[in-house]
Amino acid sequence: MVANPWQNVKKVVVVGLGVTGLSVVNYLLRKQNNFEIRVIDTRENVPGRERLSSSVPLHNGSFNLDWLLNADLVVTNPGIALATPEIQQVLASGIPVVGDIELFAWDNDKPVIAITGSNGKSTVTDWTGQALSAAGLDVAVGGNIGVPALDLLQHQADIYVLELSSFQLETTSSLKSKVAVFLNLSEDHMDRYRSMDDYRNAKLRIFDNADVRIVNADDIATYPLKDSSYLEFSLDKKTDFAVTTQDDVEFFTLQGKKVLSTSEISLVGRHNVSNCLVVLALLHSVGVDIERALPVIKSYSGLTHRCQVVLDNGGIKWVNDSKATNLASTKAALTGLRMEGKLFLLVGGVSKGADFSELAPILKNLNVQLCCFGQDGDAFMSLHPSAKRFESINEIIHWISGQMKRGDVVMLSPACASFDQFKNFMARGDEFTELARSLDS
Ligand code: UMA
Ligand code: ADP
Repeated sequence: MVANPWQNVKKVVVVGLGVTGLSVVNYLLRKQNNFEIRVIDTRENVPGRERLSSSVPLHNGSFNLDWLLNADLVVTNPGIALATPEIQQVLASGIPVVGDIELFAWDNDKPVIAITGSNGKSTVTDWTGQALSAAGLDVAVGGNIGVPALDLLQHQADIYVLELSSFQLETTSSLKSKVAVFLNLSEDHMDRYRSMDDYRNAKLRIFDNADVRIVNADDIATYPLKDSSYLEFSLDKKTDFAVTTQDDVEFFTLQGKKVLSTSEISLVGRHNVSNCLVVLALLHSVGVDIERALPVIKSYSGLTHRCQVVLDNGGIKWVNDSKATNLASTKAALTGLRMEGKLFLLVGGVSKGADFSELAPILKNLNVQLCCFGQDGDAFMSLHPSAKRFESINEIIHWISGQMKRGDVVMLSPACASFDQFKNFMARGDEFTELARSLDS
């Protein structure tokens, strides 16, 4: 909790509505401080508009510099880059610009587990939340995973688990966490950052006020720049949180103590062994009874849209990995894949400036038909001789529907964001799933 951050604040401008902006407005209204609240959204069609209180004025379709430069505090949606010229003008005139996580930090005095990384955030966040709950804690889970952090404050939990994106961390400076973890770093959001260093530095902010910092010893980019203490996890090295082998059995080992064999978890793929190790490390770091949580940790079946088998008809598996919105997540999906027949791989969407050439050697070793769609589908066309260009997922499914045989896998793991053709990755995964099921019926 921060002492008196609201002291000189009367006029608050919220930039960007969506679920974050709505949560900020509702939080400010709940505070009953008689703030003068205004909302700006640069979009013509403003998501959440119908749920905005009629007492709050909305300017949409562009910025409103007059409102911005007369504010005492500007609260931005994570989708708004700080480099945006209008936001730069606000900063230059000395008006503070913060995000919703900063407001959460100003208000919260309960323990927080903070999770960031390029991939695995939502899985680790959800898994940790379920495990803590099984261990007997009243836990609230939110942040980038979809439930805005400020909405969590309506319910006084024992502990908060927050998934934090680099976008959210950019506008956060006061968050005190009991434990913070940086899972991994791989190229993503290169349309927003000037360099990988900028992207990494945004993520490293998670460690600023953390009691315990956890880094990935298999990924040096997750280590803090400053000389600060940390604990390490690794799949390969002897670290604080490790995977060790005894008599051909592999164990999750926490500071020398074996707690569970890796074969006992339900989720498949090596990346999920790493994710589970982190869940155990987080539980260990906040001092909960891991034994009590173990049944739930073992049976955890994952979130939808992440390497999820949505249909198995006549031995043809349909895998929805719509949440693979960058290269590293699609690589992880291909690495964990087991199949007897052919892989029909659907890739494309908004590339965010990524270079996908690392996929070529992986695809070379697979029996694959590469199906490229969406705005940046061309970026994949040179990666495999089988590559074929389509407009949409719908068009692909119709093209492949007559060709599939027992043992084949159809996987949507697009390595791209969805915003060219869908509202979000969930809508993309839902369409893929519906198309799969419609062929089945
Ligand atoms: N935008 C504008 N003008 C505005 C406001 C927004 O152009 O005035 C655009 C931006 O391009 C922005 C997008 O709209 O990228 C996001 O706006 P939104 O209304 O969809 O945002 P929210 O609904 O508030 O969702 C945000 C997070 N979205 C982003 O960071 C882009 C959600 O993460 C998060 O779940 C939610 O807050 C609650 O915390 C989504 C996401 O894609 C899942 N995150 C990125 C990722 O995981 O890779 C970081
Ligand atoms: P995030 O919230 O960081 O986007 P998710 O848990 O939603 O992470 O998973 C996103 C994508 O990344 C999915 O395709 C998933 O299969 C893959 N993934 C999950 N964990 C990891 C990991 N540790 N390393 C690489 N890829 C991962």
